[in-house]
Amino acid sequence: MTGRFMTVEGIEGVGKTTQVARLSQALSARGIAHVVTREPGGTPLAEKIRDLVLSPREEALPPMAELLLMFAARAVHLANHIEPNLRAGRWVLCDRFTDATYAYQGGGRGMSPEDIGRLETLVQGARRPDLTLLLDVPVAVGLERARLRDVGKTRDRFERERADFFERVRAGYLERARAEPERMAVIDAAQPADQVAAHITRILESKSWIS
Ligand code: Z5A
Repeated sequence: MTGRFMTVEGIEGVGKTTQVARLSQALSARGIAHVVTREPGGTPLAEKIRDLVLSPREEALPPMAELLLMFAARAVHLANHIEPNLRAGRWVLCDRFTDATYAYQGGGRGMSPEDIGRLETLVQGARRPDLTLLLDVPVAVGLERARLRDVGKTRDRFERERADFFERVRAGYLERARAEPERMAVIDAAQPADQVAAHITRILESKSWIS
C-alpha cells in the first residue's frame, strides 16, 4: 500500500515547522513509517534551488522566474524523494507544497491561477496531497512570532514583504480551503501549540488514519 501524502500550509510564522515536528512524533509513537520534508527544497538539488529563490540579491527575480523555480524544485523533490517514499509505503509530511504556490505566487505576486494550474498538471500529473492542514492566524500574529524567532537573522526575499502581501497570501489560502473542504482542514493556529497539535490528532482520528 502506498503511503499517505500530507502537507502543512500557512503564512509566515504560523507554526508549521512546530506542528510538523509534533505530528512526526505522534506518528513515530504509533509506529507509522514516515519522512518529514519541506518545499522549496527536500533534496540536495532542490535545496540549491531554494537558496536561489529565497536569497536576496541585487538582480530582480521576476515573478514568472520565481514561479518556474518553485515548480523546478518541486519536480526534483517529487521524483527523487516524495514519490519513492510514497511507493515504499511511507507517509510523507511536507512543510508547504503547491497550495503555497497558489497563495504566494498567485495571491501574493498576482500570477494567474490558470498558469499555476497548467504547471501543476505538467509537473505533478495526478499527484495531490491526501490531506492539507492549513494553519491559520491573523497576519499580525504570524509576523510577530516570526520576528521574535528571527531576531538578529537576515530576512529572506519573502520575509522582506509587507503585511499587505501576507494578507493576500492568507486570503489565497482560505479561498483554496473553501474550494476544497474535503482535502484542506483549516485549523485555528492562534491557540497554544498543544491545542493545535490536539486538533490535528483529532482530524487524523476522524479519518481513521490513526487511533
Ligand atoms: N514559498 C512560495 O512562495 N511558493 C511555494 O510554492 C513554496 C514556498 C513551497 C519559505 O518557506 C518561503 O517559500 C515561504 C513561502 C515561499 N516564505 N514565507 N513567508 P518556509 O516554510 O521555509 O518559511 P516560513 O514560511 O517563513 O515558515 P517559518 O518561518 O519556518 O514559520 P513556521 O514554520 O510556520 O513557524 P514555526 O517556526 O514553527 O514557529 C514560528 C515561531 O512561533 C517559533 O518561535 C515557534 O516556537 C512559535 N510558535 C509556534 N507555534 C506557536 C503557537 N501555537 N503559539 C505561540 N507560538 C508558537
